[in-house]
Amino acid sequence: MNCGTTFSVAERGARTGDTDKWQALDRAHYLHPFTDHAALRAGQARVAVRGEGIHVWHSDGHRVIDGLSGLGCVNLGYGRPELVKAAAAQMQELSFCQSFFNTTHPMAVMLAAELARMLPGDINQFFFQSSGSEANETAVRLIRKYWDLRGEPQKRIIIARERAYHGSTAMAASLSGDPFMHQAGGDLPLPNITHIKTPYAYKHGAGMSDGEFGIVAAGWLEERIRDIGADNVAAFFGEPAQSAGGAICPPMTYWPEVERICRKYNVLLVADEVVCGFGRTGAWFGADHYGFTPDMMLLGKGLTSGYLPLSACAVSDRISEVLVAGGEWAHGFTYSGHPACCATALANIRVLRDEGIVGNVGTRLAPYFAEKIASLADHPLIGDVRSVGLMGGLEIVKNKAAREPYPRETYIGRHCSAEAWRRGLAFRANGDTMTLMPPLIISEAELDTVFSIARDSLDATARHFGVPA
Ligand code: PXG
Repeated sequence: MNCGTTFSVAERGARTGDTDKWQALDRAHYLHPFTDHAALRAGQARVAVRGEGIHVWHSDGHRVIDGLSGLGCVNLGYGRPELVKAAAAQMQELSFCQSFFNTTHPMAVMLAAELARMLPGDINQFFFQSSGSEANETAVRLIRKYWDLRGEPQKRIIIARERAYHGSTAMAASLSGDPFMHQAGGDLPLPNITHIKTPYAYKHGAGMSDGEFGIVAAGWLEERIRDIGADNVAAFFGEPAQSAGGAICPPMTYWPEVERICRKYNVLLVADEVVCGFGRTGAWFGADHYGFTPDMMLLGKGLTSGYLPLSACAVSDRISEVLVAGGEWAHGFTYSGHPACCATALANIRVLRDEGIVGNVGTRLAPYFAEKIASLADHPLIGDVRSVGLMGGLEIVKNKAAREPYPRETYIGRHCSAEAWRRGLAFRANGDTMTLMPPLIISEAELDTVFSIARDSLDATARHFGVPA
């Protein structure tokens, strides 16, 4: 049953106003992702109505800088006509095409060929789906199939990491490293997945240089492989830098050592590039930035700058050759390689390349961002500051010397986030780590505004919690 409301076209296109109406209908009908539903219904959803560049406007007229690029996806910012036109033209031309029964279409083919040119090593084959979670599902099924076809079916176990986020479907949530995800229903984690510690220097790396810590942290992978037995290990999954886990940015020594270990023990190396891919780190891919070559890469989010849902499970020749020789593989989705999504991805890549956006992040914006975020290290609430490219985290602690966090129930991060919102910045709290991932088109002057609001919000939070400045 609905609330008896129907909408005219004019109403659906409403830009501002009617906040109460949208909120009431939201409470009545919309179950949001990752939300405390009771708390949301007791409060009010923010109603976003328009986006342009780095800004989003809300139905009450409030404008915020999107410090999160949506959810780490709107790399090109909002309202790019090139992407809108590409999607619309493709919908007009051929709005849907299945790829199951020996059928293909030019947009999926061109996108796969384009990605083959862009990705490192011999990653030349692409399986498309709609979300990062599904890309992870595809990867696990494909890896298990690969080892079966290779005659090593006992190679089953997947090693992932604490604080990892790989998505919310059953397999992806199992790969994710937060027990909170496993407790959310679905009898998770699924079997044959194990988690190791992550290269979180602030927590695990005291007393070591960055370089030393990277090698030590990679060593946890080798230890686990030896404990389990290399004959039983199928793959290692990791995000080059972990965004949802609180902007955990590994030392430069970490990934090359992980790669060496994976090669030594014949373990497939999977880079979940759903957030890092398409410029977030200042290189096209996190693997380029950190200097390693995976066997598989999972792409999503920035592949279309979030304009339409699309993800890819990218596979090296070593794996695809076995799969191709193996006959039918019963896996796929109605929307695998959706034409409008692929057209949008191609337009997105073209704009990123033509406007030199990724290069600009690497050479200009990333160093500026790093300097600005580091300038907040002196704040009385901030225990750790970390960043790579345009991804950064500020970890709030109660006691800097002891690296002691606030008790969870204080929700100090959420408080800081609310202070920033009032001042016009979407500033996410991942637990007590405040994270920033602005659109890659942001300017240095706009970054100044972001960091000025971030400092004011931290100051206001400190006052609220009685912490002297
Ligand atoms: N891999 C990674 C590395 C991700 O960050 C996914 C897979 C799953 O993608 P889909 O499209 O299925 O959502 C993600 C998603 C946050 C946050 O709090 C991050 C994500 C999703 C929701 C919130 O930073 N990342």
